[in-house]
Amino acid sequence: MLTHTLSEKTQFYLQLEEDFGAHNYHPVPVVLERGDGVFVWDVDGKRYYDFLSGYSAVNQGHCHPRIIKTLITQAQKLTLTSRAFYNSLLGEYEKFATQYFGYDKLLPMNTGVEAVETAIKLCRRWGYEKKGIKDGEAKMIVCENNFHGRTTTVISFSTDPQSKSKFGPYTPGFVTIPYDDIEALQAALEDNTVAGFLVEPIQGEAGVCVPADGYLSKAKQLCEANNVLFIADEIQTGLCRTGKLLACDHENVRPDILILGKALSGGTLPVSAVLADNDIMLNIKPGEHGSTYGGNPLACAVAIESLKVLKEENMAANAEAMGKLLRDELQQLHSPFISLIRGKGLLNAIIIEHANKDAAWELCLALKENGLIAKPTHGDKIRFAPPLIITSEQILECVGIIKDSLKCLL
Ligand code: IF1
Repeated sequence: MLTHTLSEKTQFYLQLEEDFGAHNYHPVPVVLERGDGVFVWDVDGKRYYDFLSGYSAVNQGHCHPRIIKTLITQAQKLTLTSRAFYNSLLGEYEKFATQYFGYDKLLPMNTGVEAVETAIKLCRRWGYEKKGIKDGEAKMIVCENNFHGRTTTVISFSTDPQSKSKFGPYTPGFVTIPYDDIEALQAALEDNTVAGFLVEPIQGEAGVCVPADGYLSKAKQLCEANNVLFIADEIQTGLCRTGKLLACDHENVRPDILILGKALSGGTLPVSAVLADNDIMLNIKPGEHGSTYGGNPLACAVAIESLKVLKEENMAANAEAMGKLLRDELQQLHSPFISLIRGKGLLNAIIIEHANKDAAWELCLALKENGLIAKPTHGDKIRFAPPLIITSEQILECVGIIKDSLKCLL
């Protein structure tokens, strides 16, 4: 068992949150105050590799100079108008992003879950207006072990008791099927009150569950055949994280509704978006949906720059190559404590096998001591998802840190 001592400064900040903050998180005990690229520094000046990247919001690396420059320049000019008026950046951003992703229209929101909520509304509305489902009867198919956010509607179709229990009553209209199960999808699609299938191309929270090759493309085909919208939540898997711009690109699947968030702002502001074609998007009319901050000029400027940086710095290709190197090198460790290494691009997880049920947590504390921060999920899994600008030398150094840290489990 590792004994770790926290600095007085660190303890001070932990105590502040303990005393004055709601207790809705259980963070790794490290207090960060600065970031640059793949690195973050704590309040004692100690440097760490960031292997969480703000849950993939910081794909472009911490404080990317181009994104920060855009943020500052726009912040000095105009930050918010509300949608009661036009602003000179929203249209430019909508044009840029729709061309970038190949859709007719974009609807801007802020947090990821708001974009999920927007997609649900778009799907239901399409179901009534275009598919002819009787008002109030539309259903959506969702997957077991999903994670799509924390609103009351979205947790209504969570299967994780931690996210869901004692927050009811729940929103009806969702049908749950197992993930990565084409037969189950086929059966669920027989109900003609189904309007959409909402899916994560890789399940992040579930511990980076990569579905079988062909799952997404078969699911898309089945949805098409049954006149059901295929809705991809690419909030975590998108924007080059898995080695392609979108995780759906691995199977050449074009979702009917595409949901983006997180790295759309390179980790600077909550910026999310829903993309779809006119047939879906134009069923929502003026006044029927919106958000105070959605489409604000600061967010629009930052989103354009964040998307440009991803492409111009070839982050998809680097994620693909570095992810492969990371998984290969981890495999080479032949650690008896790592029972599985999985992932795509730089969205990866290891599963820890150990008699001590807190082994993954202990390993994360050891990693922190050795200069790499990561967070366990569901007890025995640890996500390894560094910023997409990481180099091969850095990957090798990180695997060295992981190797040394695994000794804490001996
Ligand atoms: C928390 C996980 C990651 C997401 C997908 C929508 C959202 C998320 C696929 C909502 C958010 C977060 C939120 C964070 C933990 C985290 C997470 F571990 F829970 F699964 F990233 F891996 N769709 N994911 O992953 O986006 O509203 O938060 O902007 O503590 O809730 P949001």
